[in-house]
Amino acid sequence: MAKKSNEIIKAESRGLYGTVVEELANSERYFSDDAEKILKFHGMYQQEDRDARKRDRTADHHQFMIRSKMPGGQLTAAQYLTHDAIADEFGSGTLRLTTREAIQLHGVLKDDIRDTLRRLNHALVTTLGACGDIVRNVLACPAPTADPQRQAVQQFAFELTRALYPRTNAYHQIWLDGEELIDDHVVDEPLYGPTYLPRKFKIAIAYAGDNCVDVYTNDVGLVAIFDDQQRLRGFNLLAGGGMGMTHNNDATYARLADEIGFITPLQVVETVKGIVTIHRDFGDRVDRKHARLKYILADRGVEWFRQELESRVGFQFEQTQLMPEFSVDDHLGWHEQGDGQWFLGIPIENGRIVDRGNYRLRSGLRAVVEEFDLPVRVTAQQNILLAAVAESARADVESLLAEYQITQVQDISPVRRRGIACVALPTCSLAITEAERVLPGVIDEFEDTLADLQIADADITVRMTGCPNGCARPYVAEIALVGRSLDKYTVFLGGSPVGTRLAKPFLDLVPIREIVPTLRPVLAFYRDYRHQGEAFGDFCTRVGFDVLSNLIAIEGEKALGSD
Ligand code: SRM
Ligand code: SF4
Repeated sequence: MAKKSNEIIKAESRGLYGTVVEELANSERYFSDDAEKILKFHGMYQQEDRDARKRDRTADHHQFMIRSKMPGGQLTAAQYLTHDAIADEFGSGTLRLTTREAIQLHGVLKDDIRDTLRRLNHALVTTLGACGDIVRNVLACPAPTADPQRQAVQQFAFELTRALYPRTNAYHQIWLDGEELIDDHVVDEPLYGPTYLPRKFKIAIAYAGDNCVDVYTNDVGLVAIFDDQQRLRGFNLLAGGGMGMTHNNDATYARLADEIGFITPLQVVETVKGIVTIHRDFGDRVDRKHARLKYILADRGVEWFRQELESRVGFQFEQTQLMPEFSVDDHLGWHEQGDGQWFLGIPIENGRIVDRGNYRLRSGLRAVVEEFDLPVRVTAQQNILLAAVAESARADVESLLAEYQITQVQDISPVRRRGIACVALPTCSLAITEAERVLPGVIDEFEDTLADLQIADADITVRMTGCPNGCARPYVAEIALVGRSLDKYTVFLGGSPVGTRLAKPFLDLVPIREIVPTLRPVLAFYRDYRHQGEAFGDFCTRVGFDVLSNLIAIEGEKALGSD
């Protein structure tokens, strides 16, 4: 039987019911391809443990990844502890912080999905819309702040989430209520319509000057602008960013968002809704590789987009406001919140919260969150912020973390601090090769080489993905390692350290063991010829790839000569 297209599956799903209920009741450990597509909207992916499958091809290795939707990365202590408890009870015993400030549980079996979702929802965490062709988790700068103006900015993550939430009751009926299902239910989705969006849709909110959410890589970006008295004036509106591309397909590409104009706080919800409807109405519903909002901007132009949006919202946008230069604050270490309390940003390598030997990260975080009842925030760099620490509790928090041997920001190098890897193997079905499991070793090599070159303090952003989909936002990194084939990567260079310029492909099919040795002459050249304070990505862009390629060729010839 011919495979149904996503559009037909969505249309026939009657508001995201599909065949989930029937298939949930059968004795299989997995869902059909069609149901799997609907399940994404409910916040889960059907996966296999690819390591286990390799070891034993006869057994069934189906399992589910469940992703929570946490606007602005915010959780209460109780909500964090619920995720932690579920990880043991139904998951793989780890928590995975994501690049979109969310938490993923891996390894949940079909029979445990309902209990997992009930537990999460009981703690007031939803997974509806965490995946699927719909508005995903809304990012906002996660730094806990007591300043009401800044809190107001973060509140937009919740306001937009509420305004763009799907209306279907399929999620609640199937997973939570357990009521008898009515066959002819009518689902009205005034915003999305019966086929939802052509593709996923991502929103991020940043403060002018701090691009910790990689605002230009989102379908919609909002950059908060304050006046001289630190009152919120409004937002610069960006649209059409996205990272995903496919190797050897030039029609797909990473793209930074365009500046559309300036909007007031009262115009935010209507404007973003308007953009969602443009995506709904003009997005490509035939070719999913060409279906993101960015291709509408690229194909029809910014001017067309602005006019279409203005006609939908009924007002004209002001000119984009001048913004200070961006930097990126990862919010790690201790910071005052502004209300006498403190927050502590703890680095989590590639977002994986797990106990490994003496490094008992998961147990230690559980202990400290529980004992001090600390709200949690997840950052877009896959790290965690522990909020609302009383001045008097700081030393106790420190010593508890030390008891579990939890690494703090002062214990790691700048290159490790900046590194991000996507999940990739063993759970991601799209992974061509490794990322999360190998980046720590690659960073070890970078650390050794940088130390050897006497630039151990070089603050270089390295991001790695197991395929070109771009889940670690590699194409805005200074060095991007993008999975190309087994253990081989395309090396991109030249992204700006603050996420405002794309990196370009520099070397292809580099075996993992050769990445750092190959880049060594480029790093040495950077040490010798950089301008005062010049970032590595800026340096690579200034000197150009011809010069950098020559350096590598010369080193290669020298190595041959010495044989
Ligand atoms: Fe992603 C698909 C993991 C952020 C672009 N992403 C996937 C899937 C679900 C694989 C699949 O479709 O079967 C991965 C699940 C792996 C696993 O086992 O957990 C996956 N993406 C992730 C996470 C967990 C990476 C991480 O290590 O943190 C991030 C979850 C974010 C969240 O909480 O919602 C994640 N993905 C991103 C980002 C970064 C961002 O949004 O800021 C991007 C690039 C930005 C963008 O969307 O353009 C991204 N993921 C993709 C794409 C390519 C989309 C495209 O336009 O081409 C896919 C594949 C697809 O959609 O077909 C994908
Ligand atoms: Fe999987 Fe590719 Fe995303 Fe990595 S970048 S998580 S390999 S889809």
